[in-house]
Amino acid sequence: MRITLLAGGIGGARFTRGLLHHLRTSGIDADVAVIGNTGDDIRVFGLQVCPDLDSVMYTLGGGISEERGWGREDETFVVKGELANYGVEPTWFGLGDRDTATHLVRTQMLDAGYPLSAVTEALCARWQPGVRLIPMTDDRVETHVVVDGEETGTRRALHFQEWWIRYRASLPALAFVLVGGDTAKPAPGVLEVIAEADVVLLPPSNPVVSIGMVLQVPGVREALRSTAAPVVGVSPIVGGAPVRGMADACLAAIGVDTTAEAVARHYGPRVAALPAGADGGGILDGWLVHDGTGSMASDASAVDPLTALGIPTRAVPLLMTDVEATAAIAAQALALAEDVRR
Ligand code: FO1
Repeated sequence: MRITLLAGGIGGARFTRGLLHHLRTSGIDADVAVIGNTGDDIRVFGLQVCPDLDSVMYTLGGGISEERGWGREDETFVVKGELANYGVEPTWFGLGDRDTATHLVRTQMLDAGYPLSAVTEALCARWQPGVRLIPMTDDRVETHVVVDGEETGTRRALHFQEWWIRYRASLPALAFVLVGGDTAKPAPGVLEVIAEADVVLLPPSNPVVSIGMVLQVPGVREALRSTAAPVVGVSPIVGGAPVRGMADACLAAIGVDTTAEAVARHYGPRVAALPAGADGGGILDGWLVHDGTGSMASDASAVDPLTALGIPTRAVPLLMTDVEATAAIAAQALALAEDVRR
Protein backbone atom coordinates (compact mmCIF):
# COMPACT_ATOMS: atom_id res chain seq x y z
CA MET A 1 0.00 0.00 0.00
CA ARG A 2 1.39 3.46 -0.92
CA ILE A 3 0.47 6.33 1.36
CA THR A 4 1.51 9.92 0.68
CA LEU A 5 1.26 12.78 3.18
CA LEU A 6 1.75 16.52 2.77
CA ALA A 7 3.28 17.62 6.06
CA GLY A 8 4.41 20.67 7.92
CA GLY A 9 6.23 20.59 11.20
CA ILE A 10 5.21 19.30 14.57
CA GLY A 11 1.60 18.26 13.82
CA GLY A 12 2.54 16.56 10.58
CA ALA A 13 5.48 14.75 12.15
CA ARG A 14 3.47 13.48 15.11
CA PHE A 15 0.59 12.34 12.91
CA THR A 16 3.00 10.44 10.66
CA ARG A 17 4.54 8.77 13.72
CA GLY A 18 1.05 7.60 14.72
CA LEU A 19 0.35 6.38 11.19
CA LEU A 20 3.54 4.29 11.16
CA HIS A 21 2.60 2.85 14.55
CA HIS A 22 -0.85 1.90 13.24
CA LEU A 23 0.61 0.27 10.12
CA ARG A 24 3.16 -1.69 12.16
CA THR A 25 0.72 -2.91 14.82
CA SER A 26 -1.87 -3.81 12.18
CA GLY A 27 0.63 -5.66 10.02
CA ILE A 28 -0.15 -3.46 7.02
CA ASP A 29 2.72 -3.39 4.56
CA ALA A 30 2.98 0.18 3.27
CA ASP A 31 5.41 2.55 1.65
CA VAL A 32 4.92 6.00 3.14
CA ALA A 33 6.10 9.20 1.46
CA VAL A 34 6.06 12.57 3.20
CA ILE A 35 6.19 15.74 1.10
CA GLY A 36 7.65 18.30 3.49
CA ASN A 37 7.04 22.03 3.56
CA THR A 38 10.18 24.10 2.91
CA GLY A 39 8.62 27.57 3.16
CA ASP A 40 9.84 27.72 6.77
CA ASP A 41 13.45 27.34 5.62
CA ILE A 42 15.81 30.08 6.69
CA ARG A 43 19.51 30.82 6.28
CA VAL A 44 21.01 31.89 9.60
CA PHE A 45 24.70 32.42 10.33
CA GLY A 46 25.38 31.05 6.86
CA LEU A 47 23.55 27.78 7.64
CA GLN A 48 20.48 26.53 5.74
CA VAL A 49 17.88 25.43 8.29
CA CYS A 50 14.83 23.36 7.22
CA PRO A 51 12.54 23.29 10.29
CA ASP A 52 9.66 21.22 8.91
CA LEU A 53 11.88 18.65 7.21
CA ASP A 54 13.92 18.33 10.41
CA SER A 55 10.82 17.99 12.60
CA VAL A 56 9.69 15.01 10.52
CA MET A 57 13.18 13.51 10.32
CA TYR A 58 13.92 13.87 14.03
CA THR A 59 10.44 12.85 15.21
CA LEU A 60 10.39 9.66 13.11
CA GLY A 61 14.10 9.05 13.64
CA GLY A 62 13.86 9.27 17.42
CA GLY A 63 15.96 12.39 17.89
CA ILE A 64 13.26 15.01 18.46
CA SER A 65 12.92 17.13 21.56
CA GLU A 66 9.46 15.97 22.67
CA GLU A 67 8.70 19.03 24.73
CA ARG A 68 9.67 21.51 22.03
CA GLY A 69 8.51 19.49 19.05
CA TRP A 70 11.46 20.85 17.12
CA GLY A 71 15.23 20.42 17.35
CA ARG A 72 17.07 17.70 19.21
CA GLU A 73 16.53 16.10 22.58
CA ASP A 74 19.36 16.66 25.15
CA GLU A 75 20.11 19.86 23.26
CA THR A 76 22.44 22.63 24.40
CA PHE A 77 22.66 26.18 23.08
CA VAL A 78 26.29 27.06 23.81
CA VAL A 79 27.13 28.27 20.29
CA LYS A 80 23.94 30.35 20.30
CA GLY A 81 25.14 32.06 23.49
CA GLU A 82 28.59 32.68 22.07
CA LEU A 83 27.11 34.17 18.90
CA ALA A 84 25.00 36.48 21.08
CA ASN A 85 28.17 37.48 22.95
CA TYR A 86 29.56 38.62 19.62
CA GLY A 87 26.35 40.61 19.17
CA VAL A 88 25.51 38.92 15.90
CA GLU A 89 21.87 38.54 14.87
CA PRO A 90 19.50 36.80 14.88
CA THR A 91 19.78 36.33 18.64
CA TRP A 92 16.09 35.30 18.66
CA PHE A 93 16.74 32.10 16.68
CA GLY A 94 17.18 28.95 18.79
CA LEU A 95 20.25 27.42 17.18
CA GLY A 96 20.93 24.17 19.02
CA ASP A 97 24.44 22.69 19.18
CA ARG A 98 23.40 19.17 18.13
CA ASP A 99 21.00 20.61 15.56
CA THR A 100 23.87 22.61 14.07
CA ALA A 101 25.53 19.42 12.83
CA THR A 102 22.47 18.83 10.63
CA HIS A 103 22.61 22.39 9.29
CA LEU A 104 26.38 22.09 8.63
CA VAL A 105 26.00 18.84 6.66
CA ARG A 106 23.02 20.24 4.74
CA THR A 107 24.74 23.53 3.92
CA GLN A 108 27.95 21.80 2.92
CA MET A 109 26.08 19.49 0.53
CA LEU A 110 23.96 22.31 -0.91
CA ASP A 111 27.11 24.38 -1.48
CA ALA A 112 28.65 21.35 -3.23
CA GLY A 113 25.70 21.44 -5.63
CA TYR A 114 23.49 18.66 -4.30
CA PRO A 115 19.76 19.41 -4.56
CA LEU A 116 17.80 19.62 -1.29
CA SER A 117 16.04 16.34 -2.07
CA ALA A 118 19.41 14.53 -2.28
CA VAL A 119 20.59 16.26 0.89
CA THR A 120 17.42 15.21 2.72
CA GLU A 121 17.91 11.63 1.56
CA ALA A 122 21.51 11.71 2.85
CA LEU A 123 20.48 13.09 6.25
CA CYS A 124 17.71 10.47 6.50
CA ALA A 125 20.28 7.71 5.92
CA ARG A 126 21.38 8.40 9.49
CA TRP A 127 17.94 8.89 11.01
CA GLN A 128 16.07 6.09 9.20
CA PRO A 129 12.65 7.80 9.60
CA GLY A 130 10.85 4.88 7.96
CA VAL A 131 9.33 7.14 5.29
CA ARG A 132 10.59 8.70 2.09
CA LEU A 133 10.93 12.37 3.07
CA ILE A 134 10.84 14.64 0.04
CA PRO A 135 11.06 18.44 0.16
CA MET A 136 8.19 20.04 -1.75
CA THR A 137 10.73 21.68 -4.06
CA ASP A 138 14.50 21.74 -4.53
CA ASP A 139 14.27 25.43 -5.38
CA ARG A 140 14.97 28.06 -2.72
CA VAL A 141 11.63 29.31 -1.35
CA GLU A 142 10.82 31.25 1.82
CA THR A 143 7.54 32.17 3.47
CA HIS A 144 7.48 35.86 4.27
CA VAL A 145 4.77 37.54 6.32
CA VAL A 146 3.42 40.98 5.41
CA VAL A 147 2.70 43.08 8.50
CA ASP A 148 1.91 46.74 9.14
CA GLY A 149 4.85 48.67 10.55
CA GLU A 150 4.69 50.85 13.69
CA GLU A 151 4.01 54.01 11.69
CA THR A 152 0.93 53.94 9.50
CA GLY A 153 1.60 52.94 5.96
CA THR A 154 4.95 51.35 6.71
CA ARG A 155 3.97 47.90 5.51
CA ARG A 156 6.84 45.42 5.56
CA ALA A 157 7.58 41.75 5.03
CA LEU A 158 9.54 39.66 7.47
CA HIS A 159 10.68 36.06 7.33
CA PHE A 160 8.12 33.63 8.71
CA GLN A 161 10.58 32.45 11.36
CA GLU A 162 11.03 35.96 12.71
CA TRP A 163 7.27 36.45 12.80
CA TRP A 164 6.77 33.05 14.44
CA ILE A 165 9.69 32.94 16.87
CA ARG A 166 10.61 36.55 17.63
CA TYR A 167 7.08 37.98 17.59
CA ARG A 168 5.18 34.80 18.50
CA ALA A 169 2.80 35.54 15.61
CA SER A 170 1.56 38.55 17.59
CA LEU A 171 1.94 41.01 14.67
CA PRO A 172 -1.31 40.82 12.66
CA ALA A 173 -0.37 39.12 9.40
CA LEU A 174 -1.81 40.77 6.31
CA ALA A 175 -0.55 38.10 3.91
CA PHE A 176 1.77 35.14 3.63
CA VAL A 177 3.94 35.08 0.52
CA LEU A 178 5.93 32.08 -0.65
CA VAL A 179 8.87 33.97 -2.08
CA GLY A 180 10.12 32.01 -5.11
CA GLY A 181 6.97 29.90 -5.09
CA ASP A 182 5.64 30.90 -8.49
CA THR A 183 8.72 29.61 -10.29
CA ALA A 184 9.44 26.66 -7.99
CA LYS A 185 9.28 23.17 -9.44
CA PRO A 186 8.10 20.13 -7.48
CA ALA A 187 11.13 18.16 -6.27
CA PRO A 188 11.82 14.85 -8.02
CA GLY A 189 9.27 12.30 -6.84
CA VAL A 190 6.70 14.76 -5.49
CA LEU A 191 4.20 14.48 -8.34
CA GLU A 192 4.85 10.76 -8.67
CA VAL A 193 4.14 9.90 -5.03
CA ILE A 194 0.86 11.81 -5.33
CA ALA A 195 -0.15 10.23 -8.65
CA GLU A 196 0.86 6.70 -7.63
CA ALA A 197 -0.52 6.79 -4.08
CA ASP A 198 -3.26 4.46 -2.89
CA VAL A 199 -4.18 7.07 -0.25
CA VAL A 200 -3.19 10.72 0.25
CA LEU A 201 -3.49 12.12 3.77
CA LEU A 202 -3.39 15.75 4.95
CA PRO A 203 -2.26 15.65 8.61
CA PRO A 204 -3.30 18.33 11.11
CA SER A 205 -0.51 20.67 10.03
CA ASN A 206 -0.99 24.41 9.67
CA PRO A 207 -3.29 24.77 6.64
CA VAL A 208 -1.82 28.15 5.68
CA VAL A 209 1.94 28.16 6.20
CA SER A 210 2.57 24.41 6.09
CA ILE A 211 0.17 22.47 3.85
CA GLY A 212 -0.90 25.74 2.24
CA MET A 213 2.64 26.34 1.06
CA VAL A 214 3.06 22.82 -0.32
CA LEU A 215 -0.12 23.46 -2.32
CA GLN A 216 1.44 26.61 -3.77
CA VAL A 217 4.19 24.70 -5.56
CA PRO A 218 3.01 24.71 -9.19
CA GLY A 219 1.64 21.32 -10.17
CA VAL A 220 0.94 19.97 -6.68
CA ARG A 221 -2.71 21.03 -6.44
CA GLU A 222 -3.38 19.71 -9.96
CA ALA A 223 -1.72 16.41 -9.02
CA LEU A 224 -3.98 16.14 -5.96
CA ARG A 225 -7.07 16.90 -8.04
CA SER A 226 -6.21 14.22 -10.60
CA THR A 227 -4.81 11.36 -8.50
CA ALA A 228 -6.88 8.17 -8.31
CA ALA A 229 -6.13 8.06 -4.57
CA PRO A 230 -8.73 9.34 -2.12
CA VAL A 231 -7.49 12.52 -0.39
CA VAL A 232 -8.46 12.63 3.29
CA GLY A 233 -7.62 15.41 5.72
CA VAL A 234 -7.53 15.68 9.51
CA SER A 235 -8.70 18.95 11.00
CA PRO A 236 -5.95 20.93 12.73
CA ILE A 237 -8.68 22.94 14.48
CA VAL A 238 -10.24 21.11 17.40
CA GLY A 239 -13.12 22.65 19.33
CA GLY A 240 -12.68 25.95 17.53
CA ALA A 241 -9.01 26.36 18.36
CA PRO A 242 -5.70 25.08 17.04
CA VAL A 243 -4.42 22.34 19.34
CA ARG A 244 -0.88 23.66 19.01
CA GLY A 245 0.90 26.41 17.19
CA MET A 246 -0.75 29.54 15.93
CA ALA A 247 -2.89 28.38 13.03
CA ASP A 248 -5.59 30.81 14.14
CA ALA A 249 -3.31 33.81 13.51
CA CYS A 250 -2.54 32.39 10.08
CA LEU A 251 -6.13 31.56 9.17
CA ALA A 252 -7.31 35.05 10.17
CA ALA A 253 -4.79 36.53 7.74
CA ILE A 254 -6.38 34.71 4.81
CA GLY A 255 -9.94 35.32 5.96
CA VAL A 256 -10.72 31.76 7.00
CA ASP A 257 -12.57 31.20 10.27
CA THR A 258 -10.77 29.13 12.87
CA THR A 259 -13.19 26.21 12.68
CA ALA A 260 -12.89 22.62 11.49
CA GLU A 261 -15.59 23.33 8.91
CA ALA A 262 -13.98 26.49 7.53
CA VAL A 263 -10.63 24.78 7.02
CA ALA A 264 -12.29 21.95 5.06
CA ARG A 265 -14.13 24.51 2.91
CA HIS A 266 -10.80 26.29 2.39
CA TYR A 267 -9.22 23.08 1.06
CA GLY A 268 -12.40 22.51 -0.94
CA PRO A 269 -14.21 19.40 -2.20
CA ARG A 270 -12.42 17.62 -5.03
CA VAL A 271 -15.65 16.38 -6.59
CA ALA A 272 -17.09 19.78 -7.37
CA ALA A 273 -16.62 20.71 -11.02
CA LEU A 274 -14.31 23.65 -11.23
CA PRO A 275 -16.54 26.73 -10.95
CA ALA A 276 -15.25 29.40 -13.36
CA GLY A 277 -12.38 31.29 -11.79
CA ALA A 278 -12.02 28.94 -8.86
CA ASP A 279 -8.61 29.23 -7.28
CA GLY A 280 -7.29 25.91 -8.48
CA GLY A 281 -10.16 23.78 -7.24
CA GLY A 282 -10.76 21.62 -4.20
CA ILE A 283 -8.65 18.69 -3.09
CA LEU A 284 -10.62 16.88 -0.35
CA ASP A 285 -12.55 13.60 -0.59
CA GLY A 286 -12.98 13.21 3.16
CA TRP A 287 -12.41 15.08 6.42
CA LEU A 288 -12.09 14.12 10.10
CA VAL A 289 -13.32 16.47 12.82
CA HIS A 290 -13.13 16.15 16.61
CA ASP A 291 -16.08 14.48 18.33
CA GLY A 292 -15.56 16.17 21.68
CA THR A 293 -13.84 13.27 23.45
CA GLY A 294 -11.63 14.70 26.17
CA SER A 295 -11.75 18.30 27.22
CA MET A 296 -12.19 19.98 23.85
CA ALA A 297 -15.57 20.99 22.45
CA SER A 298 -17.07 18.86 19.69
CA ASP A 299 -16.91 19.88 16.02
CA ALA A 300 -19.53 17.30 15.02
CA SER A 301 -21.78 20.11 13.77
CA ALA A 302 -19.50 20.26 10.73
CA VAL A 303 -20.36 16.72 9.62
CA ASP A 304 -23.66 17.37 7.81
CA PRO A 305 -22.82 20.64 6.03
CA LEU A 306 -19.46 19.33 4.81
CA THR A 307 -20.90 16.01 3.71
CA ALA A 308 -23.58 17.93 1.82
CA LEU A 309 -20.82 20.01 0.22
CA GLY A 310 -19.24 16.85 -1.16
CA ILE A 311 -16.70 16.24 1.59
CA PRO A 312 -17.83 13.13 3.54
CA THR A 313 -16.93 13.99 7.13
CA ARG A 314 -16.66 11.95 10.30
CA ALA A 315 -16.43 13.07 13.95
CA VAL A 316 -13.83 11.04 15.86
CA PRO A 317 -11.41 11.76 18.77
CA LEU A 318 -8.68 13.99 17.30
CA LEU A 319 -6.46 14.77 20.27
CA MET A 320 -2.99 13.35 19.51
CA THR A 321 -2.33 12.80 23.22
CA ASP A 322 0.07 9.92 22.59
CA VAL A 323 1.19 7.58 19.83
CA GLU A 324 -1.68 5.15 20.38
CA ALA A 325 -4.28 7.93 20.19
CA THR A 326 -2.61 9.25 17.04
CA ALA A 327 -2.51 5.75 15.55
CA ALA A 328 -6.27 5.54 16.11
CA ILE A 329 -6.77 8.81 14.22
CA ALA A 330 -4.62 7.51 11.35
CA ALA A 331 -6.72 4.32 11.29
CA GLN A 332 -9.89 6.42 11.06
CA ALA A 333 -8.41 8.44 8.20
CA LEU A 334 -7.50 5.28 6.28
CA ALA A 335 -10.97 3.81 6.92
CA LEU A 336 -12.64 6.98 5.62
CA ALA A 337 -10.36 6.87 2.57
CA GLU A 338 -11.61 3.36 1.77
CA ASP A 339 -15.23 4.45 2.21
CA VAL A 340 -14.89 7.37 -0.18
CA ARG A 341 -12.66 5.60 -2.72
CA ARG A 342 -14.27 6.04 -6.13
N1 FO1 B 1 10.65 27.53 17.34
C1 FO1 B 1 10.62 28.42 18.37
O1 FO1 B 1 9.53 28.71 18.88
N2 FO1 B 1 11.76 29.01 18.83
C2 FO1 B 1 12.98 28.76 18.30
O2 FO1 B 1 13.99 29.32 18.71
C3 FO1 B 1 13.05 27.79 17.22
C4 FO1 B 1 14.26 27.44 16.64
C5 FO1 B 1 14.29 26.41 15.67
C6 FO1 B 1 15.49 25.94 15.15
C7 FO1 B 1 15.50 24.91 14.21
C8 FO1 B 1 14.30 24.34 13.81
O3 FO1 B 1 14.32 23.31 12.92
C9 FO1 B 1 13.07 24.79 14.31
C10 FO1 B 1 13.06 25.83 15.23
N3 FO1 B 1 11.86 26.29 15.79
C11 FO1 B 1 11.83 27.21 16.78
C12 FO1 B 1 10.58 25.76 15.33
C13 FO1 B 1 10.15 26.40 14.03
O4 FO1 B 1 10.14 27.78 14.08
C14 FO1 B 1 8.75 25.87 13.72
O5 FO1 B 1 8.66 24.56 14.13
C15 FO1 B 1 8.40 25.78 12.28
O6 FO1 B 1 9.05 26.64 11.51
C16 FO1 B 1 6.89 25.92 12.19
O7 FO1 B 1 6.36 24.67 11.94
